[in-house]
Amino acid sequence: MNNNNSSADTATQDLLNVAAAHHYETVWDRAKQQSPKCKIGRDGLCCKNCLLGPCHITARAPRGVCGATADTIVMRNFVRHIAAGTAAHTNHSRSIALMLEKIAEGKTDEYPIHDTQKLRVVAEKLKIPPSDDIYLLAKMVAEKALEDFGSQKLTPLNFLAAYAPAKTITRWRSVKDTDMTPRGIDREISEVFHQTVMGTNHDPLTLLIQGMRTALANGWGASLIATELQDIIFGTPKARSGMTNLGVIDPETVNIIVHGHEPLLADKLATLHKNTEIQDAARRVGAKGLKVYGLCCSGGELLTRHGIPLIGNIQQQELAIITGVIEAFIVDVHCIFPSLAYLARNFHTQFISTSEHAIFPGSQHIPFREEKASAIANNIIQQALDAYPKRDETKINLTPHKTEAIVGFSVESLKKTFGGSLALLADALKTKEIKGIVCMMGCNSTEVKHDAYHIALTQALIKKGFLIVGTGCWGAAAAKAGLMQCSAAEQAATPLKKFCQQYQIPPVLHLGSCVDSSRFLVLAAELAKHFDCDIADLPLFASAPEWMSEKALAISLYFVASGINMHLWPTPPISGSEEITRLLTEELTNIIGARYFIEENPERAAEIMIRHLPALLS
Ligand code: SF4
Ligand code: MSK
Repeated sequence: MNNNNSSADTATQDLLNVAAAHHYETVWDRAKQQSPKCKIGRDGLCCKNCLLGPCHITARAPRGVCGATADTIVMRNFVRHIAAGTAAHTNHSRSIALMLEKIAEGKTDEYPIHDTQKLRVVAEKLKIPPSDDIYLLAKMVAEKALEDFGSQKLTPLNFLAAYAPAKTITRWRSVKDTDMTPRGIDREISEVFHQTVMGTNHDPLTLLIQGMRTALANGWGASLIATELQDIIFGTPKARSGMTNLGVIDPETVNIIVHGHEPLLADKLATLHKNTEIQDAARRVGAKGLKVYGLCCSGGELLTRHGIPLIGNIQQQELAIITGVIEAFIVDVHCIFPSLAYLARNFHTQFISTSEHAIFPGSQHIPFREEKASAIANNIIQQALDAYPKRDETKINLTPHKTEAIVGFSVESLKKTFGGSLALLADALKTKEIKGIVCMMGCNSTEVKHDAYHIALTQALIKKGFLIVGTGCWGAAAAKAGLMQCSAAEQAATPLKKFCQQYQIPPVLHLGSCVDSSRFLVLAAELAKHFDCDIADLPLFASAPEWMSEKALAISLYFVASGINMHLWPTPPISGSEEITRLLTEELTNIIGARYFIEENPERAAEIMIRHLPALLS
């Protein structure tokens, strides 16, 4: 069987051919089994919010048992997705804030504070008085962050007030006569579930406003806190080169993959595995050494902070096991296929879950505790060493495909690239040397050929002169396709090409993991402050061309609510209501200054971005 039509990525095609030959089930197989999809659910017209239902809205039955219309049901479902995505980022973020508090209080010596400079900058933004005591500063930053999760006050989140531009905050203050500024992050999530409980709010517009408030609590609260505090603890990414794709896996070493989102254990494994005793132990079991690799967003974190190779994006997770040379596959939270536990049984691979929030039937569970991070990491390494001699040579399936990428473009490293500030980037936007900046993000979807839309749209956009930044699984797709190399500037419009050559950067810049989509908000905020305008007035766009996760949908809505037009493909489950589709894709501009664009074709999506890019006022 030829799998060229399943993925744009040659390494993936190679391993899919192996999977087909050996009958290893993958996400592609299960997607076929689930096809055709239930149209009522796909259109957002299924309501299960009470046991009078499930109610399916059809021409024969235009209202649910309670009388709820298609418009209400579609919007309720939509904002529940936003709340779920926000909850995921919130728990991730909270664990990082609690970790910083523990470090500051001296309750763990497992993690030093890597970036004291960033700690001081964040503290200053939060209006914390300066101090030479970095642990005191860390404690106060952690307190400000933790306050934002549980605050019941009707005042803006600490981090939002510290980072968002004044004109954007003013816009949020009066949305259809409502103050849309988020209050406590947990409170906004809870408010969505309250309003969508059977018999509560049935008005699509106020439901959407609560959805946007929750999304803003995600972007300018949870995700921003996670990014900033992770930078403080683990170090702010700097531009560096690294390797990507399944071809990086070394068949001669003991191999550990980390997959998920929370960087605490992943970072510990990344530092610890380099120890001489561990490398010696690997040689004693007959390997040349021991290596750690990352996958998905944990992979993005390790690549940008440590230069650890990135295996790939979400849809490649099963293929990594099918190589037959992975001794331990370590997971924490989000975007982890439960199928891994069953697939791993065909191999010697130890599939180990580590988060109390994410248990996988069939996995070995080693609960992660920050204060015992080194001991837990050593235990995992020992399991990998023990598994190595059990490798089955007849089950090894390698692919040669790997690609180099330049990554690590935090806002701080961008400023360094441009001589210490964003002024040169702002000038390039003003003179139209750069047409605009597009933030690409999101997942892989079985509704789209793997990586194909990510790559085609990114290429179409640099040809039109857009500078591209982005995160998550898009980042892996672009890196694997060679778009994060300086030579990719050859594919760009001439002014963008010259700009990239002048500063020796690729035209496509990796901002980090999904939560690091908040870096685009920080970039937008700094540009808005530079031009003294609202974010909605900047030549910015965002796109998630292969999205599938509720987290990606939540990110998309925090971009829109911040004033950034957003392209999505596939269509979210809103097609069941013409009114909601019109609200999100047309009328929203008049309400919040930005809207959604749904487009299947990459060339047309790029055209849309050109046509609907706000022009900078001179
Ligand atoms: Fe049906 Fe209304 Fe219950 Fe939803 S809330 S399941 S539409 S009765
Ligand atoms: S991992 S949310 S599949 S981008 Fe952050 Fe990828 Fe989407 Fe998960």
